[in-house]
Amino acid sequence: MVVMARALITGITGQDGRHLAEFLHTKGYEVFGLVKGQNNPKAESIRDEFPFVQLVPGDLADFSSLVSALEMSQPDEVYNLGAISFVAMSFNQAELTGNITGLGVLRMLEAIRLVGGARKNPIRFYQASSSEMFGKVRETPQTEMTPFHPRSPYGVAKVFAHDITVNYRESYDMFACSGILFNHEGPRRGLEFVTRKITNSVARIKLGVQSELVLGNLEAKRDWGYAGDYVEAMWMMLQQPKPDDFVVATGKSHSIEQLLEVAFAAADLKDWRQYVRQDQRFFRPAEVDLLIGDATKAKTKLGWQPKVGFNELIEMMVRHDIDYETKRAK
Ligand code: G4F
Repeated sequence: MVVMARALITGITGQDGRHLAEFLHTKGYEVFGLVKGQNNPKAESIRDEFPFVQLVPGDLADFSSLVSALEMSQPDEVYNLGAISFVAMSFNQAELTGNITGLGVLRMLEAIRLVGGARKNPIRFYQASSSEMFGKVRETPQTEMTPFHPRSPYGVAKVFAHDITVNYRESYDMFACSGILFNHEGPRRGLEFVTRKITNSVARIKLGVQSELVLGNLEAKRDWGYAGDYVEAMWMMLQQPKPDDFVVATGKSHSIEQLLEVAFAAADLKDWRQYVRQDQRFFRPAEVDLLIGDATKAKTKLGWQPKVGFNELIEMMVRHDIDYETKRAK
């Protein structure tokens, strides 16, 4: 009898959770997804889109619920993608961000230690670390060795989460890895993030249902890749003989202005400046000006490569959003 590997994903309702669930399913895994709250509306969409995912109740704010979720799902691998992930929101909800994005990881590691301790094969743990930890960058490009200087409550919480993951690996010999992922996007991205906000607005402007696009800082530069490529790196990390941390990035950086250029051109709209207005509302109290990652370690040790380039990514998102908005308008 073939025994299927079992994976528990936190943050299953987010962009990465969906990509990872799909990816693990194609690899033959039994996939479990942690969902919080009673009657969570996002859980419905997971049931519809991914009927193979078994949902288990639990919350990163509640230790005992994590113990129950691990007991119920009996995973070989845990992917912790759950977080308050919107940097701008973390300035207004700093305590909540610290609790979920930071302490939530400690709770999960403790729960794994408790439940996994008695098992023959230890549970392998993946932590979704973030390039936001580099913040006011100390060197360019950023590698696994670059010191952290976070610029938001989100970044600070992610540094705690990253460090506690390393600490549990070193203290308790746990198989715990951190993937330091740079920005990764796609049609499943939430509308609050700048790439999808732009591609969705471009689609709406093209269809004549929106006239302007209001943004904050247009000078910030990010290393943007495709989320579908990045979840593969998460899985690869947990298949290694030893746990380790890896930067996952494309090695190319673009400004928001360059993103606007590509997105408007993808819809045959000339001169994006006539549609875009800046508003103080969308500026952050402290900004991360430039991120660009060096993924040499992931390339050499994991054999990972990004497949989708920047223009292709943004064009894919614009095409998707034109279809999506056209259907919504009917
Ligand atoms: O799309 P963003 O909100 O992503 P950000 O802050 O880089 O964070 C994302 O990537 C991280 C990886 O490095 C993740 F850890 C994190 O969870 C998240 O997925 O903003 C990108 C840039 C910022 O510099 C922001 O100031 O776009 C700038 N921006 C300018 N106008 C805007 C806007 N961002 C948003 N969301 N909305 C605007 O109107």
